[in-house]
Amino acid sequence: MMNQQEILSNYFKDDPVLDSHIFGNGLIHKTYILSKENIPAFILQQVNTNVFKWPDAIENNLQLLKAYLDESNVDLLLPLPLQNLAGSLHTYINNDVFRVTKYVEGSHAIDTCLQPEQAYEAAFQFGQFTSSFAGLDISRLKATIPDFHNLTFRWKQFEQALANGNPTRIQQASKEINTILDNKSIVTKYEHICNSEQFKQRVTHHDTKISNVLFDQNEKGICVIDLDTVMCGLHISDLGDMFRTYLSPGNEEETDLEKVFVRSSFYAAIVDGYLAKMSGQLTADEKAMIPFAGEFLIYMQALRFLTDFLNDDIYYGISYEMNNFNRTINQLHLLASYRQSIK
Ligand code: GN1
Ligand code: MG
Repeated sequence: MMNQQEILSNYFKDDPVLDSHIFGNGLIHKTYILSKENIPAFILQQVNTNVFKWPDAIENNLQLLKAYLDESNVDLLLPLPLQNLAGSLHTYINNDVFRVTKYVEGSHAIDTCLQPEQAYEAAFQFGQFTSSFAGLDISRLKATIPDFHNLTFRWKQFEQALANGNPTRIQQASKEINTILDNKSIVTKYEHICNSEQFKQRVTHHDTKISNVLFDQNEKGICVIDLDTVMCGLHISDLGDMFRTYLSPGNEEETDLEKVFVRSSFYAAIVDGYLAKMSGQLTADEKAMIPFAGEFLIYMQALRFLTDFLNDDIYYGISYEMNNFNRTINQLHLLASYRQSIK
């Protein structure tokens, strides 16, 4: 059980009197908003150490970002956790890990991308995030989830699930398994990218869903949040997950596949917003591979949902028995729509 007073005593010498309420609908961490006289002041989070088994890696990376912003003249708003009285961004109490972040005044988040302008704003923010850290020595960043967007590794996990997974479910999903196998060229193309010097590792967010951007009252982007998966990565990761999650009006939970399709004007908005900040940094080969980003990420997500289905749902939270199976069908449908619309 969380003791708010004990946590806050690690940050403030005198006891601030704050009300606390559960905040947001995140599935990974426990999040609370701390207010004073109904004015939001701080966000308090308990880190989920089942998903993030190495919170020290998050601490390491966020300290590097903080030092870089403090020392350089880069102008970027980034809501990093506050330093506690010992100078750490995370506070350990017994085996639990907590952090406190200042609430960004006048901000709100959205759950669904309804307008191309929102897609542009979000992509601009993620492009600005990566480009702001162009001067950071990325060899000092640690992997907070090793092999997170490594498609070769995800493919191996899929093969293991085919060998050792639930036999009934392997039968049930034979069509989807075959679609994944038929599209293995996406893995091969990804591996070419990894082996080419024209594709650079950069400071990458790795969770570019629209709810990880804060907007102001005029619907302008303010900053990105949720920095746990910030680590080295490729541009196709951040662009790809924007394509995967902003292009279709129906999201990955949608079972009416007529609502799952690609809106081309949103695609153009994402590319424009991202390139507004990243154009000068991407190589010609990287720019040429922007359309592939969507195939890469949508395919990887279909593969991860299917793997989890075959493994009896050990990773993703589910609301009903066939949830991961339906998510797989949804993402494969999105992949087909993407391939038809985006060349
Ligand atoms: C997980 O729950 P959320 O949105 O933070 C997953 C992402 C997937 C997403 C699919 C740490 O993210 O990679 O894209 O589910 N994050 C982790 O809904 O595995
Ligand atoms: Mg997240």
